[in-house]
Amino acid sequence: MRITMPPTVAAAVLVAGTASAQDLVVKIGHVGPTSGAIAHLGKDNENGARMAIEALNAKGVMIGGKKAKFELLAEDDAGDPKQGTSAAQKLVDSKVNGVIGHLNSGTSIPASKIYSDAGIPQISPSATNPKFTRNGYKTTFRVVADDVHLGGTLGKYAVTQLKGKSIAVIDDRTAYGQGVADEFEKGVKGAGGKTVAREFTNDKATDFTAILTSIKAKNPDVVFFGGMDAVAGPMLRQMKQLGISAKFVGGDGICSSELPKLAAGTMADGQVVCAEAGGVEGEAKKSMDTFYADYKKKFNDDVKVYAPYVFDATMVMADAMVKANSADPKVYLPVLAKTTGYKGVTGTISFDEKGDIKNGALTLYTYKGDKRDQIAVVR
Ligand code: ABU
Repeated sequence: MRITMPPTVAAAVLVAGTASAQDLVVKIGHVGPTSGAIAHLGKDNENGARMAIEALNAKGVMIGGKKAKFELLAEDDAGDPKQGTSAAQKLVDSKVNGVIGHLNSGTSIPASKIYSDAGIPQISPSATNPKFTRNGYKTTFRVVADDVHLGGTLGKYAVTQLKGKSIAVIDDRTAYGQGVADEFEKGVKGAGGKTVAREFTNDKATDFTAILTSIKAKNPDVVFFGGMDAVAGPMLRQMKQLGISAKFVGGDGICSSELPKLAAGTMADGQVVCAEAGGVEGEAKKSMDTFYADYKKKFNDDVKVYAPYVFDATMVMADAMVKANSADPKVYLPVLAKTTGYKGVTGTISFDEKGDIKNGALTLYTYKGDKRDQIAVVR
């Protein structure tokens, strides 16, 4: 049996009550930063998992001849590597059947060893550092493109499309921020461009006066930031205060619906260019649009970035359980690894031998007013 999203996920009703003796309880762990500076992103991810669990329970999925009752075990890692490994161990001790998460590369990478040692499949909906899937763990998967693709594409775009001649680079020294900035620099150089500054901050910083003043002296026409929207917003505000009107480019970590609010109205139309690490266009976009509308209806809020990827990651995991006719990680893991052509709301998901999505897409966005405005889907 193949699981597909019901036409209107928001209409799905959670199967109420406790599991009956005939039910098979399937525990899905979810981990993201639901506290701290990027709690809005962590909650968005968790909401995506909730929508998937509700859709699965509403559908009435059968596994091993029993009605599966999916349960969500949601953990907060605050985006901190140590809390990430504690949350992972807690889920392993709770004997989850699989894990969706973590959100950050800096938490997903150390946690991946814990899940691997326990033989529990883990699908990250958003960790983009290439190292995540390069440790040789059979249990590690992701449904988004990686930083090589993101940073490289944005570096080339900055030179060839934005016509950047003098490009400054800042990162937040996290596994994601530093990695994507390094790949961006390679992309700039590969396209024949030049970087004039490389500065760094951290993922909790709020004052960027020193690095922006130093960068201003180099008169950049493009500033790239490797990091998350919670830092990018105040950075954009301070750029404006210092009179830096350069284009501002970043990866998926800044590419949220929340960025205009975090930048407090200081972003000029078209000033920011960012890339989501996935995307769909044409006919395939309809399911993504439906997901966005259903999410809004259910949570009275906009999708931030990753909720649809969490939804798909959860559905892909459940689909493998159905095909394997078992929620036992040992039994369904080889089926999950062979996932090919799964049609999700974020596009078609097939895994390569490392657990990475094959032929991953990127969606380039800018902002007009306080809304994201799609530029193009690229592969
Ligand atoms: N991909 C951006 C945010 C998550 C991460 O990789 O840390």
